[in-house]
Amino acid sequence: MQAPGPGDALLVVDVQNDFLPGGALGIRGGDAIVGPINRLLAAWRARGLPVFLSRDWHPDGHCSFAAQGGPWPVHCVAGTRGAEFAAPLSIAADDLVISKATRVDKDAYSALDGTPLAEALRARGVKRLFIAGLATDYCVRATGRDARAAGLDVVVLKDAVCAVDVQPGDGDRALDELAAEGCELSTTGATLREMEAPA
Ligand code: VGL
Ligand code: ZN
Repeated sequence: MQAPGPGDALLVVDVQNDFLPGGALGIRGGDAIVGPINRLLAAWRARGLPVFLSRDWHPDGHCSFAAQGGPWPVHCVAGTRGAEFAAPLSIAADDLVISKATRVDKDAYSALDGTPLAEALRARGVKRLFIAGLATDYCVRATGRDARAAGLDVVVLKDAVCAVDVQPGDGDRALDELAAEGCELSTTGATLREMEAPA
């Protein structure tokens, strides 16, 4: 991996209360990625590199909810505690927050689907996107694919993502698919070592 520097951004996908253990759509092990993500955030900020935080931000009665015939329990309703970023995540005032799946009649797993993210990345000259967060088999997967399709280089941080695994192995399959689409799979440790290595 080329050491992260100008042209690189970090996208933290959907690290929200409802996706952590105890939340409405709690992901087993989801809390274990917050530490690695906070270390990445600290390194990113120390170098003045851009940070984006996406959030699942559904209206009441969203089409993805079971009562509407969707696959999921009610989760990440805009403005609720469940939709807030997890408290241990070290957010900064100049992070860019991207709300997604905000329309009642349309679900959107990708942080690039129906959001200003692509434009914001372009405006900042981002060429390579580092992706961490939740869930590997849904929003991380869809976001990684869309980022590749948009012509970005993508690095997915395997230890800083976690899967719902509705079917066992969904998360591993998602990582395989992302790799097949040209995403680099790396780790927090390898990324931080590159950033700390003498130039
Ligand atoms: C997600 C399921 C439903 C995600 C969002 O952020 O991966 N998964 N809504
Ligand atoms: Zn959702």
